[in-house]
Amino acid sequence: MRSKTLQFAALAAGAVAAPSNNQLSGRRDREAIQRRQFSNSTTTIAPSSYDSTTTLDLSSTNTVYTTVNLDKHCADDGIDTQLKYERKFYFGFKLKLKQLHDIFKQRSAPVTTSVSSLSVYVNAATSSASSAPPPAPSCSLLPTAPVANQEQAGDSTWGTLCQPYFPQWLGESPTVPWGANRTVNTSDATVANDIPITNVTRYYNFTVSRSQISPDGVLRDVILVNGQYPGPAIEANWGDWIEVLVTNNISDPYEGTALHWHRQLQKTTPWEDGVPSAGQCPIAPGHSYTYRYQAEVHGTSWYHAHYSAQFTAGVMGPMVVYGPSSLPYDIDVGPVMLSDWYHIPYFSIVADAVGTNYSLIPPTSDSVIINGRGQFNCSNPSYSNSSEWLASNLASNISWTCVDEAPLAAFRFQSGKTHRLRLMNTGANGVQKFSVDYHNLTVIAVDYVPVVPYTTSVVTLGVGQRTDVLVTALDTPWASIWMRSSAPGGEPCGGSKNPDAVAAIYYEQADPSTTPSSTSWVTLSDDCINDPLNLTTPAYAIKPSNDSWTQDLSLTLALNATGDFEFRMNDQSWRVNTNVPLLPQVASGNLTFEPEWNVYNFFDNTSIILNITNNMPLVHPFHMHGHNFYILNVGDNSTTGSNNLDKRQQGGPQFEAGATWDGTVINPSNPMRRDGILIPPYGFAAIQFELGNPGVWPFHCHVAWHLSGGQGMSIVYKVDEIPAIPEGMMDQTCVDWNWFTANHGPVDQIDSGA
Ligand SMILES: [Cu+2]
Repeated sequence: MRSKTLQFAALAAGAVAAPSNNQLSGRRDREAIQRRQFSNSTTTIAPSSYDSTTTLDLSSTNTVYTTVNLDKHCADDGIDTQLKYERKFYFGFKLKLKQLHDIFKQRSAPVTTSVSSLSVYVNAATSSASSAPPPAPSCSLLPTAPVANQEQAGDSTWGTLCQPYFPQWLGESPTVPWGANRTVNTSDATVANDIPITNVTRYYNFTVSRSQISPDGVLRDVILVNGQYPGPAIEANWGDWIEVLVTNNISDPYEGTALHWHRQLQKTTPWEDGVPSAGQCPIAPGHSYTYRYQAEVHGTSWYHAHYSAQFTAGVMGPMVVYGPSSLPYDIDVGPVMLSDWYHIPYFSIVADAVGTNYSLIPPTSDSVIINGRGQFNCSNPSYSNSSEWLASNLASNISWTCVDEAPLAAFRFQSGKTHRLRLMNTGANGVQKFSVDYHNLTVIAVDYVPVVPYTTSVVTLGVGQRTDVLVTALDTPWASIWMRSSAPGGEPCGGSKNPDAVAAIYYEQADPSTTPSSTSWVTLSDDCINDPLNLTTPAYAIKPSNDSWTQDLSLTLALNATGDFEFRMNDQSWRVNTNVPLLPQVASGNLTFEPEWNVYNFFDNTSIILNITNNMPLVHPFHMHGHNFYILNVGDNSTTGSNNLDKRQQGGPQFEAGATWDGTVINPSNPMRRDGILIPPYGFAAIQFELGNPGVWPFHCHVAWHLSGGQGMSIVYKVDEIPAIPEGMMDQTCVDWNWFTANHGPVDQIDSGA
């Protein structure tokens, strides 16, 4: 008999389930020494209670670890394996084991299992365990000066030479875990019956709390996941399930939260999409919620808070689902997160964005950062020119701390090898243009869609958009060069006061203590549009349904009755009720909606075309939840131009009309598909989506400030076919949230809320 222990650990550091992911084993060891056995609570679960719910009263403890030893007998080969399951609970008053049983059943099928014992551990620190800091990263290559890594990025190692390469897939399988017959040409992840069944769940443990860090050298208030900016990665193989225990530890002041798993389909679990007012209430302060969803689509994405504009405070991180690739590669460098960055708390920016002073719309970012690191010139006059930024409040409450030449992000290349970079715009507003000096970029995927590879020197990304590129390193082992991300184009493109960021790439024999001296080899245009649609062709061809119905949408900026600015869709701005999620209401057949909920019911249609006109001189990166949409056409109108910012006319914004779609479809037999689109200033976009995923799905601009200003709507259809919501599911967040809002006063919802 062979015995093997696998750990499925959920660690405070946001660790990964995969035993093969040894990059995190050091953290696991540190975690282990912090706990002791809580022997009084040791118990044994008889197989007879397998399908019942067992509750342990652990109200005297703060943090609880559980270890379940599972004897697994494989009927087909007779090999016995002992599995060990661990997870950690904060605020762990009652431990429900039913869910654990379900996990075991899924994991162990088709083999027989029995639970032999359950051990409970508590954190050795008997004080408030939830405030105990996670173990600090220990790699000797972390930046130390002029800002220590902890001060710059918290416990994050993103963008440091300590950041390990990513694998081709998780686990020790010698062959692709999704099956060799699933390639980018033969299988599309949005086709439901084409999703691999892996019987694997990846467990994560996220705590969201306030902190202060200096990503570009300027200290500011932030809200972080596990004390890291950017937050820890979620990794899974295509078809795995992902389970994330999210604890809201935001206090002083309290704030709700909810995490959205950017454009996973949630086809069987629409209540796990993470949008307050759609599938849940916000997670109340001091409470937890466990999200569980399948990695139905593969590629590069991110998770982020969907509560107000909270994600711009730092509540975000990358999400990588390993699957087939359009081209092979040697090294996965991993996420390269491009973001604009602001120095004042997000709530103050929101106050300006929905305020009455037009000179503050849109708020202009202070710098651009790559994987959470950048630089700011402390002698820059805009730094302390707070009167421009802080019309709302706080001007006298901020004590500015600025350090010049904060550490920049750094990456490693190996000469002659082909590297995969997972580019994503995780910012609040600005369109980012990415390049690597002297290196071409071969695009292999756009959002979650593998494409026919093409080569470019610049990748353009609006907020929420992703592009996977391959970069073949030169035969220059001593080289060090810059990668660049810029937010050019000024106000129409959500520009920045300091729009140009760099990060270092060191080849294997380069000295990482030196600074690259390469110069940019690209010329950036000041428009803000993605690559032409005839360049981006999905590797797996899908022709849109002919049987479509068209909905016109007009985007405007207007004044409401109190003189505050609103971003409107068809003359209605979006404002959600976080206490009343729409999903259970719609599923129960109640189709009565307040106008400000901006619900579009498409009933039993087959397919919908959204014909969108942007009557503003601002770009809008629109994102749709739950769907890949086809882009039929997109463009602008050169006769109005994107540079017409004549908006400060008396009486409010007076804009020209945006361009209109003439009905032409680009590549009609296989149009580009993705989940985010840049609608150019004064431009148009025509997109189409199939009604194959009943639920409540927001469609909104991903510019945080535009979304706060109401630039969003919710899509529902075929409400009879919404998957049955598990009993008590809504109670898990809404009971606590309703208590919180009733006892701490109503939330000061000055924006759309989502
Ligand atoms: Cu917008």
